[in-house]
Amino acid sequence: MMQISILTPFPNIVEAIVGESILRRAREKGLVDYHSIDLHDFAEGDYPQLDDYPFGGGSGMVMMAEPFFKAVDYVQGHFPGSGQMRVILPTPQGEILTQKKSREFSKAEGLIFICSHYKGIDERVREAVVTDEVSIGDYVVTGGELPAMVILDSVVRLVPGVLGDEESALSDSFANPLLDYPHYTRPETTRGMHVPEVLLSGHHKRIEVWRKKQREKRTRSRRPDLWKRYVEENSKGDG
Ligand code: 6GU
Repeated sequence: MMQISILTPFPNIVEAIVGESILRRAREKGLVDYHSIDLHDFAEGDYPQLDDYPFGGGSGMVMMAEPFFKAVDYVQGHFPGSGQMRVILPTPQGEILTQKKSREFSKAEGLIFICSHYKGIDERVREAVVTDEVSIGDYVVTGGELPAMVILDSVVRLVPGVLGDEESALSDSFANPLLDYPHYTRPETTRGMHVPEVLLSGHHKRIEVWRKKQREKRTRSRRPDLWKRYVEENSKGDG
C-alpha cells in the first residue's frame, strides 16, 4: 500500500480533498493511505511558530527547517516503505508536472509532500530531504497545499486498481498524444442543442472515426504544440 504523507500547517485542506470521490475510494480499497501531518505538532513553544524573519533581510517570512525535518523523521519512522519515499516539494521553481512524472511517482512505495509558501522555506530543507521539486504551471498560488493535492490526485489515479476501468485512464488527454473528444449523455436534446447524429447511429466504426477526427481537430486548434509533436511522431518511419 502506498503511504502518502502531507506535511502542512493546514491539514484540514488535505482532509477535505482526500475525503471524497476517487481519492477516498482508493484509501477504502486499501491501495493507498494518507497522513496529513500538522507541522505545528513539530514546532517549538506554547504558541508553536513555523516561520521566522529572513536572514539578510527583505520582505516575507521564511518557514523554518526544523519542523519539516522532525515531521519527515516521524513519517519515515512510522510508515513502512520509508526507504523508497519520494519527498516532493511543490514550488513554482520546480519541474512542470507531466503525466509522465505522475506515472513515475505512482510507482513509489511512499510519497511525502512538503507544503510551503511562495517565498518561504529554509533552503536547507531542499538540500537535506527534498528529492523532487514540482510546479503545476506558470502562475502563482498562495500555498503548497493545492498544488500538492493536484499532484497527489494525478498520481493516485494511476495506482493500479484505483480506477475501476483501467481504460478510462488510458483514454484521458495526455496519457494519449491527443486531447479528448466531446462527450454526450441523455437527453438527446437540451436547450435546442442536439447530440451529433453519428453517436446515435449504433455504428461503432463510424463513431470511432468521428471521435478520432474530433480529437485531432481539438488538438490542432487548442494545442498546436501537442499537434506538432503528434504529427512528427506519426510521420516517423512513414516515408
Ligand atoms: Cl507547486 N506552488 C505554488 N505556491 N505556486 C505554484 C506552484 C506551486 N506551481 C505553480 N504555481
